[in-house]
Amino acid sequence: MKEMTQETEATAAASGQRATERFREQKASAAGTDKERVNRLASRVVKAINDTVLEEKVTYDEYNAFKAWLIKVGEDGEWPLFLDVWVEHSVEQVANEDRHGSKGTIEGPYYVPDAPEQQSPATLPMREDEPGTPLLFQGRVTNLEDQPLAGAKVEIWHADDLGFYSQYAPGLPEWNLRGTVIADADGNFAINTIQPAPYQIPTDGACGQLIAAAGWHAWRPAHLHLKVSAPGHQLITTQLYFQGDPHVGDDIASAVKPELILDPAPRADGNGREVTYDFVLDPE
Ligand code: MBD
Ligand code: FE
Repeated sequence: MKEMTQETEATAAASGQRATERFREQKASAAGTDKERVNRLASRVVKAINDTVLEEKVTYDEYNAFKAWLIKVGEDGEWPLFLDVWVEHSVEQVANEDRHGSKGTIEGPYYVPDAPEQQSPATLPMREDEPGTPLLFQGRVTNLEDQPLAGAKVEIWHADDLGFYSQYAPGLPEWNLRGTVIADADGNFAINTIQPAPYQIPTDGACGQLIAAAGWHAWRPAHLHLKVSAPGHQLITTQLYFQGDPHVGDDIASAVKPELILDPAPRADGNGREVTYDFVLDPE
């Protein structure tokens, strides 16, 4: 396990602010939500908090600690982190419950659209001496009838061997370990990258404070993030994990599903590992 250095702590604080800025750029708005719906949802959330106070006999000290903590979540820019770690998995479950194709899971706070496009076979942008075990990730994109989706788009992003995402940690090339890979005419794609390491969410901000105060842990299993799409089909946002990872059974973000666990094999040429995973897209 890596040591938390001064540098990584500084990085963690900045990543929340970056995620908040990025999220703001999307200009999310509830303007289209009708009053009855807002009334119903807001009333239920407020009632859940009040029920907790009454049932647990919450004290003024606890109430004020909660208030201070909520303020700090905003100051640290950690609302995207908090929501994506502790809430998004339920939203994803609801959003994808009618799908018949590949399983999805949460997007998390570190996606960046429009990563440089490459035709398959591709090698993700990486530093000359990028640390980590080389990984060849390949597969096929099909529809529900097992027909290949020619030219399907495979967007992939993941942390480096120290758990850092480009554009959220200083000192990394802009598109490090991020890419958009176009499958060939048979729907096949092949992506050369490195295997990411288990990942600890930032521990030096409000979310880390909560984790420490509650005696939880901050780990996510190592993961590849993906968005796979093709014309006429529903885009799937997902993640893939690795068999044997110490945190595959206790992801802090509750985003692991058994169908999403890869088991890469050593490559015949001895150069790292390789794994095949096929994506099945639902029609629009
Ligand atoms: C991540 O890399 C991530 O995927 C999630 C869901 C939360 C924090 C960091
Ligand atoms: Fe992630």
